[in-house]
Amino acid sequence: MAAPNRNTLWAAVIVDELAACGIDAVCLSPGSRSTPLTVAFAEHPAIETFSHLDERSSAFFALGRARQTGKPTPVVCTSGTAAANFHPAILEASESQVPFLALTADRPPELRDSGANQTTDQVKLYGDAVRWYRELPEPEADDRKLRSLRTTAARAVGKTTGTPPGPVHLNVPFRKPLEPKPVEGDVPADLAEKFPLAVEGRDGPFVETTHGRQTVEQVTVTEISTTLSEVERGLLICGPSDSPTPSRESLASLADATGFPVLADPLSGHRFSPRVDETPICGGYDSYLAACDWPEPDVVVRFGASPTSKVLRNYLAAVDARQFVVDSSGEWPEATFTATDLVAADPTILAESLARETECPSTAYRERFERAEHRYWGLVEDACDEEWFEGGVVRAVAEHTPGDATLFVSNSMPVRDLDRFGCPRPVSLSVLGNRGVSGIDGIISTGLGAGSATDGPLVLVTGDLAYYHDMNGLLALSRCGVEATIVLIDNDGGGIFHKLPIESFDPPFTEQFKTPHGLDFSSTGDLYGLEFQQITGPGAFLDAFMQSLDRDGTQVLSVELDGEASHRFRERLHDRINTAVHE
Ligand SMILES: Cc1ncc(C[n+]2csc(CCOP(=O)(O)OP(=O)(O)O)c2C)c(N)n1
Ligand SMILES: [Mg+2]
Repeated sequence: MAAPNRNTLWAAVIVDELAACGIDAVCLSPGSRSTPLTVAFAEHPAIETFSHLDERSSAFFALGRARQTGKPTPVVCTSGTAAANFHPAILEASESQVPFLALTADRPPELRDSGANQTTDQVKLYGDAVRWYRELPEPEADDRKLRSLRTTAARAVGKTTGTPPGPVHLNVPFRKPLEPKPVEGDVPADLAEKFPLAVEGRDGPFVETTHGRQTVEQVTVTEISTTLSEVERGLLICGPSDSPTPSRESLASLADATGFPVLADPLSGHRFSPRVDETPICGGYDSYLAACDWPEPDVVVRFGASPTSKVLRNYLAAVDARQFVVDSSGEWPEATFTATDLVAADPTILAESLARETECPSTAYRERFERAEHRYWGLVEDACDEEWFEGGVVRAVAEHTPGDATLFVSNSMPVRDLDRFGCPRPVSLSVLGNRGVSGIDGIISTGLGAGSATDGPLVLVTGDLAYYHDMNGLLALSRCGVEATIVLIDNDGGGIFHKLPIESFDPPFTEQFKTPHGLDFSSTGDLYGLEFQQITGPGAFLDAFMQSLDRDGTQVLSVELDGEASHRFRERLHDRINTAVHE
């Protein structure tokens, strides 16, 4: 590795080490201070570069890729506010446990707090949101320093995919010259010859991190399985998780052995899973569990993050059951504080062990859920034929998105509608969303990032405020070569606020909460080189949706609907369906 100066060498070693650790893509944003890193990444033959003009979108794009691949796509930026623009995505990565690696370039230490241009305190900029922070030393062509650099880079990747996974921040100071121009005496000509390990690294990672999977002792397995075997009514709950937790096979075995129904969040990887036909997967609970006469379970086993459904969360908060929360790192995903047991163990291993030891004779409870499900989805179908509303759009998307696709859903009503109207299907859909902090920022970028890491189709469902919030992100369609079917549910503002009591305080409801903007988004078609189509009804929507899936390029299917009317219809449906399900 011949380098014209120490900065070039330093950055090349970082990038070489990241590649050795399996990093195959990076998101870069323009800036001067990060020049050595940008040049090194751009020159590396095994790393694909995604160039983003806006660091906030860049970080969300990287987040989306990591949701899809399970490994980080590093993000690189210059010094100053550029680094702060990574922060929203880092918070989301932290809360939803997604691998993420931020490389922020910085001035040398003496220029901090000196009035130097584009300089701020970047030390531990993201606080406790990162799993690991390291300030790299100033670049030097020195054996020990280069080995320490490789060790740090390799460990950084290992930390992002640890238990729990999450973001890591490396702050990387450089002093000029930043470009690859020769500096006499900076890098000794015989450096690589004298210190091949430091300069060239190993054949593979400099430090290989091996993550163990936590298990519990046999006595605990027996104790839990005895509890499961003794009860008449039990529930398995699967909350959001980028990859199915526990695995689809182990969940099927556990459901089989216990006879318990599975309440599967749309983001759990189990609602739209090939196992749907043989596993009692339920998806209509957000509606029918609201009925006060629904019988209580004696035991609940919870996997994944906190469920999207407020009805389910409230139901679980009110039952007097033994509730096991299973989390690989012993994190606490349960904000009602009614869980009785925290099991810090790998969910798949635990589910397999429990399945081997458990036998529950009673299936009456599961059958009750199965009857409710059958009735519920029939009623939803009738209701969607009756009136065109936001939930019907999402239901159609859930029903017709191809099995090999990625479906990314925005926060606010799209994910809630998917929860309530997305009927379980035996397909291997990858359904993703940003539920860690539930921001409406970065939705387009995260979705396109997820799409960039798969050969399958990408369907993105977003509200209009979320679309507005991340219009910058649409540039990735052309710059990063991503294609998508984007379903834009345009209700001119935040329809979700009709769910809140503030709705009846107007003013300030309309002006300050719902915030109708009157924007005509069709000009994003010309601006970002996509096809923007205004859709007026269910038939036209389905035609346009199916055609878009078959076509090249990106189509935005903009469905204009009245947010208030949609909400009133959801309320009427909820009452009507609940009564009918319980008859
Ligand atoms: C960054 C951020 N700002 C504000 C919020 C609060 N918020 C939650 S939902 C919402 C409205 C979203 O509107 P839209 O995307 O149009 O979806 P709709 O409610 O109409 O379904 C807002 C402002 C948030 N979650 N994230
Ligand atoms: Mg809206």
